[in-house]
Amino acid sequence: MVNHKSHLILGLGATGLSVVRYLHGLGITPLVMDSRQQPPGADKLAAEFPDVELISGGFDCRYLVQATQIIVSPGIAIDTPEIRAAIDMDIEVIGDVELFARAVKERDACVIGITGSNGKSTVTTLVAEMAKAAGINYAVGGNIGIPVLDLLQSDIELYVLELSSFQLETTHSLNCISATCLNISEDHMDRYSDIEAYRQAKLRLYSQTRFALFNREDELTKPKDPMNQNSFGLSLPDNDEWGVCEGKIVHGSVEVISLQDVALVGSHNHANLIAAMALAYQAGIEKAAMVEVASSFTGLEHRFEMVVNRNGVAYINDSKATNVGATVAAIEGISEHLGDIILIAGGDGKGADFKPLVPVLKAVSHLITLGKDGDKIAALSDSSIRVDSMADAVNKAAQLAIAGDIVLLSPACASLDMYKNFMERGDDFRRLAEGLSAEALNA
Ligand code: UMA
Ligand code: ADP
Repeated sequence: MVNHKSHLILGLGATGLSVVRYLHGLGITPLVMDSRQQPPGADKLAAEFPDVELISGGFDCRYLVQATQIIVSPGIAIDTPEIRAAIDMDIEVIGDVELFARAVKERDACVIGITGSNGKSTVTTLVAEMAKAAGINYAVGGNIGIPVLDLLQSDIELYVLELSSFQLETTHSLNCISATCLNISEDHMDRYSDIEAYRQAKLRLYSQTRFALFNREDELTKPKDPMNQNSFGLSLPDNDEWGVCEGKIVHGSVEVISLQDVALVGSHNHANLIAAMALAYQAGIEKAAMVEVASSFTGLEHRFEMVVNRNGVAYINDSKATNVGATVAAIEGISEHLGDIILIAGGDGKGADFKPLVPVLKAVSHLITLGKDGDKIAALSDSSIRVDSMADAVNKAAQLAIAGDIVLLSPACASLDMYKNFMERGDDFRRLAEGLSAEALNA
């Protein structure tokens, strides 16, 4: 028999465990529920918190309606009927980021919040690197990997948080010093009724920041209400906006760094860098620190990462392109390339509309598709090659490619139909490209 508990945690992944740790530290013993039979954190929970009970294999309404506070993991939709029923009974339903927001209010620390469809992890890392270069005691986490509650420490001066639309749905009282929604393109359509519902979840961040930064090249990122705001973009900026003028990143009319000296490649990454500078500036980070990072940071693994060059053919791993917008950006970034572009795409499309790929597929010479929704992408092109595995995809690409060509893995889909995660998919691509035999390569 399970005892009724006032604090109920739904989901026992990384987030659920961090909430148990946090509440336990406050002297609260919560109850945990997970819809999976074998939740990933079950062993750890039993070993570290033997007094915390777990109900797995479903959400039992009897406990939901008796709780005073329900803390939902981001992987669980708040529209789940059992959760809706609790909300309708005025039971508080929040996420781990909301608990973090309340805890951080008691501390003398700043928070920078980053959301958007693509570029979040890159911008979050750039801001964190800038904080490090400036000698600030910072912590970085959120959707990028470490749950926010695990970051709470008394000596942290600045928290840099990547926030997903799922996390923002259950967050109300963050008080960021600066925050951005980098861009909006369709993603997670298996969880939202339409792109507007997804966008509204992201834009919730603007009402939780002193200073909102939007992308002037993406109308969908603009805050609705007049507020303390500024913009970034690749165009010429006005007044104290951030942008590009004659090949240089500028803040208003002040040059920060020439694009020639920037280590990141690709126009979408230059936009990411400018956004990171604007966010960091608002938190008081000096420009020297920004320039240091801009000239040395070459990017994260699995994001448009050049992994190997075989016989003059560049193999680029963009496995983190788990939605259409990211793949569009990747192809646009190399559309002027003189050699052929061979694209490997497909996986779990999460209910996406792939049509925005049509214009950029014109720059692709050979399309190789795989995975659950590979056929939907193939249907957009007059000719494509269907394969059943990454090994076949890489071998086929190698046969087609000659020196000067690019083989790009940019799936426009999640990896979960074939891999544990996008890292495993990218590692597989890299390993296969590195291991191509002489016969497989088109000499
Ligand atoms: N699930 C169930 N039943 C449950 C709980 C979860 O079936 O009771 C399923 C979910 O549908 C989901 C998976 O389990 O498919 C994991 O969900 P979770 O909320 O338990 O995941 P955590 O391990 O807590 O990790 C979460 C974020 N996961 C999601 O939002 C799905 C991680 O982002 C994040 O790094 C972590 O918290 C720390 O903050 C991952 C992610 O994929 C990287 N995010 C999405 C994205 O980037 O596109 C939004
Ligand atoms: P996120 O954390 O939002 O998923 P990442 O920085 O991990 O963002 O990048 C995810 C994917 O999006 C990669 O394929 C990357 O090349 C691409 N990408 C990065 N920045 C942008 C951007 N500003 N616009 C479009 N695509 C981008």
